Amino acid sequence: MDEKADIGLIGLAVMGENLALNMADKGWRVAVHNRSLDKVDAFLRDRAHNKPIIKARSLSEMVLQLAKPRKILLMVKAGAAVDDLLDRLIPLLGPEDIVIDGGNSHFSDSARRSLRLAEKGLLFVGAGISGGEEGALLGPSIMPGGHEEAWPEIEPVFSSIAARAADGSVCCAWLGSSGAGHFIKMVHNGIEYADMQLIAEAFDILRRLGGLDPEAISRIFSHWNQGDLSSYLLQITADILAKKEEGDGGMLVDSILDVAGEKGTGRWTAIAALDLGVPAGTIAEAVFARAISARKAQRVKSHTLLPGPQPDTTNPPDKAQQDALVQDAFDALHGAKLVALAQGFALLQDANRQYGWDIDQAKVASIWRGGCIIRTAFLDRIASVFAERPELDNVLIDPAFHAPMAASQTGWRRTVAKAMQSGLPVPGLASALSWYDAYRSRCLPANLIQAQRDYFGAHRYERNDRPRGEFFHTRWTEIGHRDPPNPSDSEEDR
Ligand code: NBP
Repeated sequence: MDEKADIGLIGLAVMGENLALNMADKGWRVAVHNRSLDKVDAFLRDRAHNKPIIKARSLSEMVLQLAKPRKILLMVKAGAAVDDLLDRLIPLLGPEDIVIDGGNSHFSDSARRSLRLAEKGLLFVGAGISGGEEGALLGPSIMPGGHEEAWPEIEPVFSSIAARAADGSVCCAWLGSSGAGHFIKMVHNGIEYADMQLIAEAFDILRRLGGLDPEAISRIFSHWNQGDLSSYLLQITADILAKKEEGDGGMLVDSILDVAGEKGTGRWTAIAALDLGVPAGTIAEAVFARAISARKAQRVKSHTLLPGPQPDTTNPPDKAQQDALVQDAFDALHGAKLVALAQGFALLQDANRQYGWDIDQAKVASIWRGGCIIRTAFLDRIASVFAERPELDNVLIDPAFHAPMAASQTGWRRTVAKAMQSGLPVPGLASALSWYDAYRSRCLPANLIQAQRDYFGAHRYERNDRPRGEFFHTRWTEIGHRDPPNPSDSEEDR
């Protein structure tokens, strides 16, 4: 009888193919299947030639090819495709077999699928995988969560293919029950949206306020990437800005339409933050920034209609002014990037408390240090802080971040003020700064909001001079007065 395969993989698009090759290179025997079988044939003929990768013509054939307990990794489009496959796989599997969804599924779908498989005595793992095509082949960051009994079975395979951080530690760890893995991957992507937006704004400032060309900005970003701001996204941005068009020698970035796409995970992060009441405005602003970019025709029209300043690109600053602007932009990116990371971790902290997942934030920071798109030098410090203080509400409270936040202040504020005065949109940098100022404000004008709510809806308010939980109502006018509702009533505005 043929040797059994160690793992099955379904879905041979960019991620699936590269993960299968990565596993085979680590010595695992992989059975592969794809809905369109011609892709399996092409893969085995070409990239998988002479590797320990075998073809499964059908799901039932794959099940026969696998050693028990069977481990099957789904790498298909998130959504209905995963449920379709589960419908067909579940009747073929036996007790303690394991299905791993490695796609970008929504965490609530993973929680639902965990229950569904548990009812059949099967184990389900929702594993976020980050690193794109290259990471899948050379070492991604892997974020598994779900039925923990599956972990000893899949750990050897996952640990062997995952990235290594600079200190050699594996960028894969068991992260919690139910939908925890996919929630963490979703937040990873939310932070990714914010980081990309912040870098794009820094580029815009250097270009349109600093009069610098893409090649000069590429050199600046490469230089920034040597220090505290070092990150994968900054490094690839430096590469992108240095890329010339084939033929005419113009910069490729200038030919790319300014309309950003999205596949939903940033939006889901913003929605999760809204649902849990976590202030994560910089992540949400990054999603909205893509939405406004997509309204290209409206922007072109309003450009000529709506009054306001435009950056003066005809009169670039002198060298000294340019150097000062570059330093300020560095400070702005530095401060805002820390805020975006802090917002993401605060969202994880609140979700963890809400859903009881038992997420270890230090582990999350640690496995994000290699292989994934948001890998950055800051994550070392974040991992150390959470290792010492796992219950911290917000990582910026730790003294490790006071000096960097103090150092960023002045340049960050100057950058945002200058951009706003010049009519240059900086929603990420500005919202991060406002979040920072609100988070360190002893008093906010929310007292007035409570008064307004009480005025029009008898929603009642608490007082500074009375214990929390004691509610008051004022008869603001004589018209339309009614008794205030119980404070636990619906918060819907009336
Ligand atoms: P895609 O997300 O483009 O999905 C294509 C794969 O899904 C193909 O194998 C396709 O089979 C299969 N598929 C579809 Br579509 N509907 C199916 C169905 N009803 N039943 C069975 N198979 C079905 O692939 P990808 O870009 O490799 O991503 C795979 C997963 O990993 C996704 O969830 C994605 O969000 C996630 N992810 C992607 C990246 C990335 O950089 N691309 C990074 C991290 C995570 P076919 O060949 O027969 O059409």
